[in-house]
Amino acid sequence: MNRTWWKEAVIYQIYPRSFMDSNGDGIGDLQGIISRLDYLKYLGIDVIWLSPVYQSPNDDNGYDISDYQNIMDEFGTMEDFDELLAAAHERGIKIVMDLVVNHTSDEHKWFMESRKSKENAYRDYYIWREGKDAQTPPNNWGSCFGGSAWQYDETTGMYYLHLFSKKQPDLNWDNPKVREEVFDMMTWWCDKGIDGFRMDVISMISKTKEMPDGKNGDFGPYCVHGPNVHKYLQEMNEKVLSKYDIMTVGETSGVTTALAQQYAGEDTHELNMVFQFEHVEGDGKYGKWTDEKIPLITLKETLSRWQTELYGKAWNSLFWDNHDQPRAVSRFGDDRPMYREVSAKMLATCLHMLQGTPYIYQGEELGMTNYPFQSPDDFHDIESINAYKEWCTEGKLSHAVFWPCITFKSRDNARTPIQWDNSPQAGFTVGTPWIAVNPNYTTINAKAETADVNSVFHYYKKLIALRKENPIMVYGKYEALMEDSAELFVYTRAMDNEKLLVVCSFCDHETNFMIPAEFVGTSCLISNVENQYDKSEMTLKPYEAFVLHRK
Ligand code: TEU
Ligand code: CA
Repeated sequence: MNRTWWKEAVIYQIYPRSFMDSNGDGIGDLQGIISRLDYLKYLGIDVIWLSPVYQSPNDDNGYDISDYQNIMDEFGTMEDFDELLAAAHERGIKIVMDLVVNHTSDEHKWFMESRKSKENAYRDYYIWREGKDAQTPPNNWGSCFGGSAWQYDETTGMYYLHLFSKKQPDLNWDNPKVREEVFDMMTWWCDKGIDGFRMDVISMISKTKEMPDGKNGDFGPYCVHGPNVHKYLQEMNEKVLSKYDIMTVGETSGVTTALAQQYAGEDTHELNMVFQFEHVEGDGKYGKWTDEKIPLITLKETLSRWQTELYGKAWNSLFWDNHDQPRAVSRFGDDRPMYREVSAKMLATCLHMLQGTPYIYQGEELGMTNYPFQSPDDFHDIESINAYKEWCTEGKLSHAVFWPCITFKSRDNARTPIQWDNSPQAGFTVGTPWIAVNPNYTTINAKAETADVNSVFHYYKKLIALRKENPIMVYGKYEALMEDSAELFVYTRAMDNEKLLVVCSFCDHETNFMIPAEFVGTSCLISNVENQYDKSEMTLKPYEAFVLHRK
């Protein structure tokens, strides 16, 4: 297996709107990020993945881009960006940009031209179709954010495709001019010195020519991993990526381990790694919405399969949460005050000891929790707003049934401001934040945690440092133990004559455990509670995690 810097790196995802506000308008910005770089340096991360900072009307918080080569006014200017890049590089931190090129904003100049007439030079930059008749879209596909995936446009009497909101029209990647424009834009950013791209829904860029109705309106078979996706990624690799020492990660929802070997194979010349969702999906009761945890056995089966089937062949990302997911500790751990810290550390251990490149979503290193929503008016996210309307207002479910589900999984959970300290608005802004601060900032905040060596923050710092000292964490071969346990996640990593034993308890009570003979008396690399590991028989504390190292 090739050794590369991006396999050894730890990535930190910044959602700029909620990270740090420097000018009091309540919206995080680039100068705010610059002011917190020393915090990230202290944590020890190697790479920042910056969620979109480009010009955008913010229908989907920057994932609807109206100009790829300018910075969103609310976030600052291109000078601020250049300053951020230089300041990060000075600290040895790389910056990976979010590349959102499955779609643009409907306010992008290409789309504004495209919709003008059927003859417009930009018409074929997007996907236009005639409706079945004046009132009926071309097919039954539903958009990811609810409603039809087709929007009727009066000027030319045709429909355009939008797999996300109607303000996010899909680009037509079959048009060579579109590919050329995108590749030129990417080259422009690479020449500026950025260190890579996280590619938004990159698995959806190629659609089938025929667009039949989908089962229950599902566009998946026609738009996800479509006919030319690998061809286009290889072309992108040849024309752009291969010319720079950058890292690329493809958001590829719905990818299988077999397909991942093509997207992110050691020698397939597409992307460096996939970012796949199988371990955080499939739990929905109503669409994606649920108030239940994924059973540990299911979670382990999924994660183990990805570990085993990619070993030596392809590379994966490791994450519990991001800006589209609820907070890790609330979803996979236990956010009740007495268990929050210990379970957050357990989850961190479990993830960082797996094979793949770990991602920390901003605030996860503090053990930030889901938000206590009081009413649907608290939502800002287009997905939550539309979903509440679709499921409740339109009468499919009662509020009482749906409310616990939408609040458990709303993307807004991850989007509340970073809790920097215990001053008003958690030190995020001196103004009024665009989205409310979680009231638990008085106890959960970066100032308190950086000052306390036993905090979740310091635990993450230690895990990151251990990764630098122990290549086995990156390259060791994975093996699952105790696969039938519904309470413990236990596995080993092996490389040369070294071996790690990773033991994580996912339950809120004590459990008995037998340390395998070969690890009795070996050294403890890290643990989240005080315990003895010198005898085989032992009792694990609630949410205990430890790693033994045999050399
Ligand atoms: O998300 C793509 C994606 O797979 C989402 O539909 C995801 O399933 C959903 O957010 C979960 O509820 C990317 C971005 O990460 C997301 O923020 C954007 O809204 C979306 O693409 C459109 O650009
Ligand atoms: Ca601001």
